[in-house]
Amino acid sequence: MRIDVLTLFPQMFESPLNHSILKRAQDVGLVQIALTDIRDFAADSFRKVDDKPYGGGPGMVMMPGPVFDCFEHVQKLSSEKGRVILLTPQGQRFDQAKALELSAENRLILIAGKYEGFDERIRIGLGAEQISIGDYVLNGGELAAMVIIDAVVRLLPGALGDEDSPKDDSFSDGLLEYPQYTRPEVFRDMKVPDILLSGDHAKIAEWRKQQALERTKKWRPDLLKDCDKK
Ligand code: 6GU
Repeated sequence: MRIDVLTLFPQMFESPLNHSILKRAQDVGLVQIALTDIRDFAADSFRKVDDKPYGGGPGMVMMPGPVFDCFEHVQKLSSEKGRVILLTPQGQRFDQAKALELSAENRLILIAGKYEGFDERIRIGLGAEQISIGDYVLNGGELAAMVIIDAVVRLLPGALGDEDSPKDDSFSDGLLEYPQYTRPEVFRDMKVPDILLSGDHAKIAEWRKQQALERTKKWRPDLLKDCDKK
């Protein structure tokens, strides 16, 4: 997979992309992630990329010119057309199903904006879909882009040490994950449930399913409602 990110703050990505699973996935060639600075495509010597909104109002809006020029440059970096995604709180809410869907693509082109938003002609002209990572406002799309990259890349076959592990994650079956324990067997008077020490794999699987269902009912009943709708 190739992921391109168009951003005004490419340096923000350095640390998250250079640690742990994301770093290894790039090192072994599962994913190639390229950052391009939108400001390099500004038309003037002040490197201006935003301007006041027509009609008045507070804040600044991303100008279409630099974003279009940057996008056209980036698109030519690979023969894959790519799925174009604008990061904005107005977007469709990102979830595990969307992460799985995006992990099947050959190329993603993520566009992160700062300031109060994008000139509407960016969305229309680029034919971009819009994604939000939740119902709150961030200062820009950068952190959202990193969240999406992290969630998508860990689903690429081979990204995790153990091929089975993403299947057991919370949300992958619409439920929260069952409780996990490791050594020691007793910690500050809290004991690991006997069933996990029993060696009876069928009983353990049944217990885990039950636990996952119970904690989803208790902590995230909204997820069960979503299940009914499906
Ligand atoms: Cl993608 N961008 C911004 N600025 N805020 C957000 C978001 C994105 N998703 C949730 N809040």
